[in-house]
Amino acid sequence: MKTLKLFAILAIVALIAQVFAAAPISAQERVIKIASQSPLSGGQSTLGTAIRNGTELAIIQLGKQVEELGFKLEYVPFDDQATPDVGVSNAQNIVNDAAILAVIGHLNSGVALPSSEIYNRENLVMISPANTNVNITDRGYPTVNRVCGRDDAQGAAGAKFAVEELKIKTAYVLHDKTAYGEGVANFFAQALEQAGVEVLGFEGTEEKANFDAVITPILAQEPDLVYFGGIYNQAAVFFRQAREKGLKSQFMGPDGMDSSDLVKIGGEAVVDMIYTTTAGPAALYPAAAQFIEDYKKQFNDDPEPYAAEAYAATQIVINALVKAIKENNGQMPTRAQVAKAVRETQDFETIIGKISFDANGDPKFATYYILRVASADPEKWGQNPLIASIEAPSPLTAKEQAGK
Ligand code: ABU
Repeated sequence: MKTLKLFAILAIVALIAQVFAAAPISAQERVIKIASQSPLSGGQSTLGTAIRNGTELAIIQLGKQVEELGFKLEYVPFDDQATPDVGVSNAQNIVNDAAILAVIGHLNSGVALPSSEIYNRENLVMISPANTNVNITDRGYPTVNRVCGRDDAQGAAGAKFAVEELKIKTAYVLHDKTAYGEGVANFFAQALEQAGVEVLGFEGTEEKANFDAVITPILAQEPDLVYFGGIYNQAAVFFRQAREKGLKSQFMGPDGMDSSDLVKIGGEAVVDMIYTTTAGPAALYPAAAQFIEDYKKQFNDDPEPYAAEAYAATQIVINALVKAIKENNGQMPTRAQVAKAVRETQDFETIIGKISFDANGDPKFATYYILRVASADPEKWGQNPLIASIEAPSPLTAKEQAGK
């Protein structure tokens, strides 16, 4: 009798142990992860952190839409250090984690281009909040999308403003030798030349500290305008040294200038500088007031440019996850199903406005903003006055409109 009782107890214990052993496995199967890649360390971490924070806030606020369908939604941020090799190595780790079904990123087109080759090979969808290089979407990959504008339109918008409003006759164009910096500088210079402006110099530099050799020939030619296709952490040092050496030209640059760190580094030298951006000043967005308040509460900081775009990109991913799970009868969707649901996004309301993707993953329409730096105080970056904005169709949308 005693032996029978012992067997019964052992059998019950074994059964309970089996149930508990099974629980973590099934919970694991029901985890979906969203990754992000952006520079979280180094000179561009202010914008990279904004991308991480925007993504995280959206997951905190909207993740329950996925959790209501029986999945745990987790966030895994990666630091790409604004370096292609690091981005690619992270991308390999990301695709190796079967639970990661989407990536928000990157900041740098030069990092996004090789990293997205790896995502695309594994059908893993990426939405960029900030990459403006044309080749991001012109490759036509089904997995690669962005919510921001493009450098062909950004360069042209800047040149139009320089010609029509600043009335420049001569310009000197610098770039940082990256896919982004050289690309946007090229579009800017080409549009200037088409409008009859003399481009006195077009030069790439990777210098970060002492710009004497770059500044000397510019000083000798006294251009009306100097444009720097690159990112604030390098450009602001150049602009500061150029003013110190007596250069009086109007300064201008693309969205890589759009960070409070530009004035933190450049100080008074960059006040009155003109910059174009595809990150709308957050206060302009219809749903931005709540976003700004929530962001400040969560991160004890003002949202830098591209934080709202990262939030919007994550809104699209979460919406696509919900759609893909439902279409898959409540089961874990494949990466290809999620990528398809993202690309099908049409008239979807995000905090930066309605977004529809074209067949290449560009937003069908994007807005290009032109702003002036009003103060050397980094706290006032968000108050830089908007001078003009232009809405432009993506190349595929423009073709459609023209009936081609
Ligand atoms: N568009 C601003 C960030 C730089 C880049 O696209 O590489």
